[in-house]
Amino acid sequence: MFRIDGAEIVLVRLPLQFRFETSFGVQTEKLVPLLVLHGDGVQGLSEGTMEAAPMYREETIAGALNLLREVFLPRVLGQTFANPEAVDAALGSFRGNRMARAMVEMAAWDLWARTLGVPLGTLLGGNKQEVEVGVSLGIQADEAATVDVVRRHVEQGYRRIKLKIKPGWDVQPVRAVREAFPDIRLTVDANSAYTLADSGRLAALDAFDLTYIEQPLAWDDLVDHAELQRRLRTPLCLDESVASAQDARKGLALGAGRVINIKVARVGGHAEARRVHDVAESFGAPVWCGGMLESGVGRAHNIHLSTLPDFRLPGDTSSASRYWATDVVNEPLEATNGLMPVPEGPGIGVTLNRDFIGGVSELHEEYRA
Ligand code: OSB
Ligand code: MG
Repeated sequence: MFRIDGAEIVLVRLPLQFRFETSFGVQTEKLVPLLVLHGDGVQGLSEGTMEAAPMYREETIAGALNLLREVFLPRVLGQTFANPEAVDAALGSFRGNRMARAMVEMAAWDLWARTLGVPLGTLLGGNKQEVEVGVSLGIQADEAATVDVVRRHVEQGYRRIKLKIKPGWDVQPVRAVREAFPDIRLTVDANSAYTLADSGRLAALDAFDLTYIEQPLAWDDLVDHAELQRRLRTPLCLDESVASAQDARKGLALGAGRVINIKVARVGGHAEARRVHDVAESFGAPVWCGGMLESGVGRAHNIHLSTLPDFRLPGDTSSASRYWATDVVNEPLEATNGLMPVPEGPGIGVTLNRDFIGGVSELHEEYRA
């Protein structure tokens, strides 16, 4: 049992150390909403992965923070819960807004794991000491630059290279990288930039032995993905289209994809992420843990989730030092040879660097039961 006595909402702006271009546009900094839940002498941490604008999915930081203040925090503050699943259930009657709900749910998992003194991964049912990771590389200026950036990351030992693609920038970079690196595990991510009318172009990618093509079609579509999958040999991987275990079941049953990218915040938290994991496992489909350019708080959550058994493909959770000159947590989260150690210690195993955060936060609100 744990009681949620108070909460802090913090909004931090961090400069990104690389230019991240996707089919959405270019990103050079990250706005990171953090939630701290206070319990009996213990704190639980989480990070929101929605952005200022609703580009990836429909949620926004402004919308999420208002929902936290007006709906979700009032629902849990001063309440006692048997376990984090009870927090998930308490928020389960609200529709959508899963990234906002996940902020509360994920912080509750961390709070509970710290109360019990166990690592979050262990509490979720995971059993790995380290997890395999790859990198997600943004669209580069040209093919030579693409091969260069891939080479740097292959040399660091990352277990999978994912290239962002968009119409007009797909077959060329993939061909260049595959010719330079015949044996690497290579994938692409279109972030919903194509339609079924592009299926010929996408079928041309079948020549390059990609492990999967991630989310080529619309964020809210499963039916066209199923039609596209029938036209391709390469497996499709669903990202944006899976907001729940029900979505995962429907997508896999329809044949809309054969692999699922699980982002814990996108599906509403760890309890739902585990249900997505279990659905995928029942279909024999591998999952992997996606990233949203998280700070150390979200990154640590991702690593713990990735310890579950059906995370059989390398995740996006690469070294924090790739992204940030200074992270919001004190502990380094660094992969060696493509293996990310699971942070030790209770909960997510990282602590907030309050001094640093104080200097870069744009908002700091406190709530009591
Ligand atoms: O589609 O996986 C995606 C980042 C922001 C939004 C969506 C995506 C991504 C990434 C980056 O691919 C993964 C990472 O390095 O965290
Ligand atoms: Mg993606």
